[in-house]
Amino acid sequence: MEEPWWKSAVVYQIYPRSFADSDGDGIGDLGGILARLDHLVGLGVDVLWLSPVYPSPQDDNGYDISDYQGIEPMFGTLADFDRLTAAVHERGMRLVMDLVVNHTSDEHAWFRESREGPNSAKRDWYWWRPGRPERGVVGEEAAAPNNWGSFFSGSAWQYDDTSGEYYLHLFSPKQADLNWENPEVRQAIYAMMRWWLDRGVDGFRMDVINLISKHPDLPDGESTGDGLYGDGSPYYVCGPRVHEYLAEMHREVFADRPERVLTVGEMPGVTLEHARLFTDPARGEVDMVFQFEHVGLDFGRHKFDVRPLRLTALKESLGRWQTGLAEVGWNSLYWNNHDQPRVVSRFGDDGPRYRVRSATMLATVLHLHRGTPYIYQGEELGMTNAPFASVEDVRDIEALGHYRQAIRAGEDPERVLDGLRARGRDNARTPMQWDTSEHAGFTTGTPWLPVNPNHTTINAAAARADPESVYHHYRRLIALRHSEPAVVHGDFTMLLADDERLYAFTRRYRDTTLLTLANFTGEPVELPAALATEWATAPLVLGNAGTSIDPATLQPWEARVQRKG
Ligand code: TEU
Repeated sequence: MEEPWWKSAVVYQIYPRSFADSDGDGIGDLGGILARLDHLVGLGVDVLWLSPVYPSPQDDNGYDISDYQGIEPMFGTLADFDRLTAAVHERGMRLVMDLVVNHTSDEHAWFRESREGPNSAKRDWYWWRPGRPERGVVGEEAAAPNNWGSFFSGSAWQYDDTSGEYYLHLFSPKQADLNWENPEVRQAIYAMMRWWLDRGVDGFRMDVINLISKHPDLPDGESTGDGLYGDGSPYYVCGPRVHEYLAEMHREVFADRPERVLTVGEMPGVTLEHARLFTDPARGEVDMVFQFEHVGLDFGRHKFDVRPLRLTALKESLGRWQTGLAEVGWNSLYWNNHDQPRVVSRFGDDGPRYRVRSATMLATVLHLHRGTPYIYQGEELGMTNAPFASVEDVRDIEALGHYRQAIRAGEDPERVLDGLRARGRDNARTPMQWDTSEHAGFTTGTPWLPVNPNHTTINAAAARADPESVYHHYRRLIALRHSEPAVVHGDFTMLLADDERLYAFTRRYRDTTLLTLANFTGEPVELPAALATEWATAPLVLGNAGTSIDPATLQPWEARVQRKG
């Protein structure tokens, strides 16, 4: 049976607000993406994933949708969208949309109708519940229907004066959770998805899709460390009917489609066991998932409590997912997206001496794993975290929610701000750095979020002009995936699992074996003698430290791929 196209594809994620602005309003748009398509063609990527561009009050930058079948005016029109889709297809690429159906905006017509009152025909399209007067004053958090906390801090329930009841929102109060128990809700969503596919879209990245099934009793969760709220996740992460819903969606939306579309489910808290079920082609749910284990290994009490990464922990996690989805299912591979800090600042060295070397090392390690790689805009330039002088510079609802809650709990503002500087999502959202001009060529207006001042040295124009740049290294990695079957299909074997400095593994396919070696430190590291001898004469397929390699030692942040057979 022919392997699905997305197994040898590389996906590029665009965050439209920050990619390219064509009308000078300081916010990126579809016209800007169209104007910059050649950058992506040059890179060699196969698929573009657009973060949400639907009408939205932008409470969570578009992940709060008020109309699923339109385009937010600040991004353009449906005609602009059709032009972009056609241009992407003309260039041999595909276009994947972001599907945000765990929740809608509270300004969506469905929610407006649902909020009208208990007799509304759409009341059961969301999770409405009465308060618990025995717990506190109805209308206040204490009397909320249960003690679940929101992902964005605070209670997961919002009181509504109109009916005197609360509605559930796992994210912000302006993101009301849909009730997937209701078949009308599911059918409305499937119809919307078919509408976009009929318009030429080639697939969906599905936002927090493993949270759509809640335990119908909505029980209280275990009290969390801060004692403020309970952890409801056991009752909504991979809930009781989630596999049933995704199988139904597949039957109703994808199964009879002539062309094979791409589906990737973003799944916070998903386990390997569940991922095998979700991505088993025989079960017809999704093609792959975004799991979060490897982007949570440097968390303390929470994501803003920064701890050092242990390389052995990273290898243990990624290695287990490689092995766990070797026979059934498929992995997605990512370091970055619009919710994660820049990987070169997080796991590499973003200083002038080793930024390029460590960024290309991290890229090599990720892209030689088995699975579909995702590149987040700016990653191919080695863009870094941004300088946030004060909390006034922060825009992200998650970060601001955490800051307020931490300050209320008496934490030191500067320490909390340090956590935001290291982990805040705004780090990923500073405008794309196209050139050295005032706003890095992103806009002729005033950018909604300041451009990183290091755009004077880190930008696409400079990267394209420098054959040793991060940009050209990504081009070579993508070309290798398109030309070397072992990169796509090869069996994965981790080596040196206990080494805290070296990341090493092989990929074996028919007569070909590829060895990937990487130094995760700023110091030279000697290779174990046996490994060095075994691979001493194997030709270098790709490296980031020049073409002449020392068979016995890896330079600081060096990565190399060698081949046998
Ligand atoms: O993210 C889900 C999610 O788990 C992240 O918000 C997570 O809490 C954190 O930011 C990452 O450590 C998705 C979207 O990617 C995100 O942008 C949205 O804010 C969120 O869902 C709600 O739609």
